[in-house]
Amino acid sequence: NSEDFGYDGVIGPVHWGERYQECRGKHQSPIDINVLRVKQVALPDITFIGFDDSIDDVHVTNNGHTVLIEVENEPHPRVSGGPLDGDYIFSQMHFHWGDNDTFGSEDKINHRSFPMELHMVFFKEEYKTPHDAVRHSDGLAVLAFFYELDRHQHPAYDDITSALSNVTEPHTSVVMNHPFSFLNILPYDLNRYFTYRGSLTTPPCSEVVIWLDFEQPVRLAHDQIEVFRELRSATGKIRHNFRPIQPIGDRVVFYNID
Ligand code: 1SD
Ligand code: ZN
Repeated sequence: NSEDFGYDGVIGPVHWGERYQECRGKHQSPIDINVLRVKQVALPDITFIGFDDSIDDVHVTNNGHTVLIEVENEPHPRVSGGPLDGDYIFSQMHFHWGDNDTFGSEDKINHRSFPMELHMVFFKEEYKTPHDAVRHSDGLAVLAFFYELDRHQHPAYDDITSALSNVTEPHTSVVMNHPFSFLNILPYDLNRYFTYRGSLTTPPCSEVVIWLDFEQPVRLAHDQIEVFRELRSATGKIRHNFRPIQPIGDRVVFYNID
């Protein structure tokens, strides 16, 4: 059941491990990336398929933890290349944010938090479904994008924020009223990214994720981020929904230089 974890108090992140063993694992996410310790590599180009398509049936859902954006019709966008072996198919995207603009991202870079972070979740095609993919250590790839403040509104986010105002209550859903393109909401530079092996940042914290954290943030206006903070869970506003930093342990973070 989806109300059995949260971000505060007795169901907060420090307690997740009591019910979900894997949340106590050694390769958890998020992490604080120390840029001085990354290993520079020249990975193959990433291939983004369907990212500039105009997608019609896009569903926006408040699931009580975050807002999910899902695509109804096939074929779904997909991604391959970079650190990935094989093709990964789009499953859903969602956001993590904080109470105010000084924090809210999950991963950090050189101790720096960003006010919000987007996760585009993909599952390995070979494993057929997102559900089956999480039983394999390379089952998911998550493309993570950071946000930073801009004085101007980002026009491509208007359709998202207007959908959000219709799903403030938990377990509500709407269909977006304009076609949606992935590329429009992403930063310009998709060549520079960090990549490492980690986990889902929510229970059950499965260690099955190849993370790709893009270096260039997306620029959003404060007012656009505020709309996310109006979403509600069963117990009140979702003021923050990021997991604290986890130990990096023996892991190496790679940095792709194009
Ligand atoms: O928090 C999400 C969770 O909602 C679910 O989408 C899961 C993938 O099945 O991924 C985590 S996260 O690690 O992308 N934050
Ligand atoms: Zn996430």
